[in-house]
Amino acid sequence: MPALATPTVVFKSVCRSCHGGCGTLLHVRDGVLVKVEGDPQSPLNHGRLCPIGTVTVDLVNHPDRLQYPRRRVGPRASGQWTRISWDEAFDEIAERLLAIREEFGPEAIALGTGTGRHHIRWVSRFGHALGTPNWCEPGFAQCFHPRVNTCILTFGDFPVSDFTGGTPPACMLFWGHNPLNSGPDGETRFNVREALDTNPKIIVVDPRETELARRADVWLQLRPGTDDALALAFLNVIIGEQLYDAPFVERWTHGFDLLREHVRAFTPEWAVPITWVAAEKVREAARLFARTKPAMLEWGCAIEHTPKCIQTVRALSMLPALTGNVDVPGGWVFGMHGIGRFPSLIENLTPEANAKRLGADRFKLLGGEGADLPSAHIPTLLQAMREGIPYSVKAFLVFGNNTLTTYANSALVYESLMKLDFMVCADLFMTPTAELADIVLPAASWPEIDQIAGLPTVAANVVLANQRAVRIGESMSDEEIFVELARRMKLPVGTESVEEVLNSQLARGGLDMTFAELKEKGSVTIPFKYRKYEDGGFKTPTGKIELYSTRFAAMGYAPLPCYEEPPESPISRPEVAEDYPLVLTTGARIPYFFNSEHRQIENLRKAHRHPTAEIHPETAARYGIAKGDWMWIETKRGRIRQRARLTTGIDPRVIAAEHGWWFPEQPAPEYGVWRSNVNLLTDNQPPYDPAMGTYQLRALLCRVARAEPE
Ligand SMILES: Nc1nc2c(c(=O)[nH]1)N[C@H]1C(S)=C(S)[C@@H](COP(=O)(O)OP(=O)(O)OC[C@H]3O[C@@H](n4cnc5c(=O)[nH]c(N)nc54)[C@H](O)[C@@H]3O)O[C@H]1N2
Ligand SMILES: Nc1nc2c(c(=O)[nH]1)N[C@H]1C(S)=C(S)[C@@H](COP(=O)(O)OP(=O)(O)OC[C@H]3O[C@@H](n4cnc5c(=O)[nH]c(N)nc54)[C@H](O)[C@@H]3O)O[C@H]1N2
Ligand code: SF4
Ligand SMILES: [Mo]
Repeated sequence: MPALATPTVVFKSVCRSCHGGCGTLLHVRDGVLVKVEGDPQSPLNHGRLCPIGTVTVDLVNHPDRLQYPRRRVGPRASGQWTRISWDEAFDEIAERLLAIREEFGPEAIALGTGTGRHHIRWVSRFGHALGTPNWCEPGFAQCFHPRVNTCILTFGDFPVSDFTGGTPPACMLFWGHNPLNSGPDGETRFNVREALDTNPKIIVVDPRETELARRADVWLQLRPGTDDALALAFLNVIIGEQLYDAPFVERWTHGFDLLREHVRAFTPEWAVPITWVAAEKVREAARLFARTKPAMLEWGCAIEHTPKCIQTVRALSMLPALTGNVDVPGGWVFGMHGIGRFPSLIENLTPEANAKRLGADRFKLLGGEGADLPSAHIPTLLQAMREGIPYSVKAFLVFGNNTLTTYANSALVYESLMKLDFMVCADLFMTPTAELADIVLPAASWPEIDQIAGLPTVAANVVLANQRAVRIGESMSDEEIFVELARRMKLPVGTESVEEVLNSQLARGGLDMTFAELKEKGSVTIPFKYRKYEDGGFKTPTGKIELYSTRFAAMGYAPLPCYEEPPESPISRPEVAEDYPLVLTTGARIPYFFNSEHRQIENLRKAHRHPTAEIHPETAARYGIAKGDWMWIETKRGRIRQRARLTTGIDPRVIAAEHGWWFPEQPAPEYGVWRSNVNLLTDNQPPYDPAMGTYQLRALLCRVARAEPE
C-alpha cells in the first residue's frame, strides 16, 4: 500500500518581521513550517509579502537559531557557554534579580527591548510588576513615539493616513519617510503602492533620490537635519499666501494668530542657506500640498533622529491641520482603537518609583507627564550603568534588541554593558550583544507565538491574530518568559497567562470576541469614522488642535515650533567641518534587512551582501574612491568601512551610510561588530531634545577615504 502523505495544516497569522501587519498563511507539515504565503484576504497586503516576509521559512528554521537557554562560563564577552535547562535559567534569573532588588532597589534593574516588537509592552509590564521604572527601547526617544506623544498633546490622538477607507489621497507628502522600503510603520508598503496607483500628486522631502523622489512632482533635496527650517518655511507660505482652510482653522484650531506672527520671518528665502532648497521649489511644494485635497502627510523617523525632533514633528503636524486634512477620508484620520489599552501595570509603581525613572525629570515627553507610555532615557541609563550616576544600574534584561549596533555611540555602549553585574538576553540568534550576557534565552519567532496586532500602530483599525503554528527547539515566547519569571519571583502582579491578557485587551477595545475567536477569523476591520471631533471636540485642554500648545507651555517647552541648527554641522561647528567636511546621514531603510537583523539569511544577504554607503561621483573622484571600493567613513568618534555606491542622487556634500551592520559569519564573540557599524560614528552625548531626550543619528560631520579591500 502506498504511504499516505502527511497532510499540511494551514494557520492564519500575521508577519511580525518588521513592525508587522501583513496577513500570512503558515503551512505546517509534521510540526515543521514548510511554506509561508501572503493571505489574500488581508486588507493590509492582499496576499503579498516583502522580501523579508518571503523568507520566513529560512528565518524560523535557520540552523543558527538559539534552541535552548545557555549560561556563560568564562568571563564576560569570552564567548564560552554551556547549555542549561529552562528551570535552571528561570531560577538563576529570579534569584539574581531578587538579590539586586533587595540590595540596590528595584530601579537598579533595567529592561531593554527592540522596536515595534509584539512583546514591547510586556517588557514594561514586567518592569512595572517588579517595581522598576527603567525600561527602554531605542525607538522611544528616536522613532515614532516622538510623533505619537507630540500628536496626543497637539490633537488629543495620533493621526494616521487613511489607506483603507476607500477614498484615495489626491496628494501625498513623503517627509523623511520611504515607506516603499520601510513599511509597515503605521501603514504597509502595499497600501502605499495601491495609493500611488491612483496617481496622486507626490511631494518628497529627502536628501536622497529614492524611487519616490524620482516619481515626485516636487522633490526637495534638503540638507540632512534641517527639516525644522523647511517646515517653518512651508508654514510661512501656507499662512502668508492664505492657502489654509480658513473656516476649519477658525473653528478648530487654537493659537493661529500667534503662529501666524511667529512664522512671518521664516520665509523660503530665509531657509535657503540652511536647507539648500531653492525658495521657489518650497513655494511650489507648499502650494501643491495646500491646494490638492485630500492630502496625506506620510512622515518618518528621519525627522526624529535629531535633538530638536519634537519641534520638527510639531511644525510638520500643522501642515495637515492648517489645510483641513484631519480626520477626513483620504487624508489623516484618527483610528478606532480596536485594541484596548494594554495593562501595563504602571499603577504598580509608587510615585517615588516613578520619579526615579532615569531622565524623567528632564525629558517629560519621554519619561514624565507628557509620555503616553513613559520610558527611561538611554544615555542616562548607560551612564548609570557605567558611573553609578545618579544611582547604579546593576542588571539589564534585553528582550529583542541588538544594543551594540542600534544605540548611538557603540563604543560607550560596550563600556557601559561591561560594567553590569548581571545581564540577560533573549533573542532568536546569538548577536554581539547577546555575547555580553550572563544568560541567553531562546526567544520564539513570530510563527511560534500567540499575540494580537493592531494596525496601523496606535490607531488599530485592523485587529489581527498571530497564532503559534510551530515551535523550534525549546524556544519560548517573550510573553511566556515574563509570565513564568513573575510567577517564580512571586510578584504580586503580572502573573496572568498570556491568553488572559490578550482577552482582556480585546474586551477593552470593544471587540466582542476572545483571542480564540479572533484566531478563527484571522482579522477584524473596523471602518473609520470621520470628523469625530465634531462630537465633543479634540481631546486637548482647549478642545481644539493646539497650534499653540498649552501643554507644552505648562511643561516649560516652546509652545510654538522653532528652528535650531544641528549641533554638529558646517554652520554650527565650522572648526570641525575643516577636518570633517561632509554631512553624514545614516540608516535609510533597505528592503532586505530589518535594522540589525537578517544578515544570516543567505536568501536576503545575496541581494545585499555588503554594508553600502552612498556618495556623489564628484566627491568620490576627489577622494580617489571608485565604484564598489571599500571606503573609510570617519567622524570625531570613530571610523568604519562600507562599500561605495556612486550616485548622482545625493548632494556632493552628503554621505549616506547604512546602519545595523554586523557579520554573523565572522567569529564570535564580536562577529565583526567594530568594522562597519555606523553607530561607532554617532554620538549619545548632549545636546538632547529638551522634551524627548533625543540624540543625533542623522546630520553629523564626517570625512571619507579609500580603504584597502578586506
Ligand atoms: N545610526 C542609526 N542608528 C539607528 C537608526 C538609524 O537610522 N541610524 N535607527 C534607529 C531606530 S529608528 C530604531 S527603532 C532602532 C532599532 O533598533 P533595535 O530595536 O535594536 O532593532 P533590531 O536590530 O531589529 O534588534 C532587534 C533584535 O531582536 C531580535 N528579535 C527579533 N524578533 C524577536 C523576538 O520576537 N523576541 C526577541 N526576544 N528577540 C527578537 C533580533 O534578532 C535582533 O537581534 O535602531 C536605531 N538606531
Ligand atoms: N525593510 C525594513 N523596514 C523597516 C526597517 C528596516 O530596517 N528595514 N526599520 C523600521 C524602523 S525601526 C523604522 S523607524 C522605519 C523607518 O522608516 P522610514 O521612516 O521610512 O525611515 P528611513 O528609511 O530610515 O528614512 C527615510 C528617508 O529619510 C531620508 N533622510 C535621511 N536623512 C534625512 C533628513 O535629515 N531629513 C529628511 N527629510 N530625510 C532624511 C533617507 O534618505 C530615507 O530615504 O522603518 C521600519 N521598517
Ligand atoms: S512588510 Fe513587514 S510584515 Fe509585511 S511581509 Fe515584510 S516584514 Fe512581514
Ligand atoms: Mo525605528
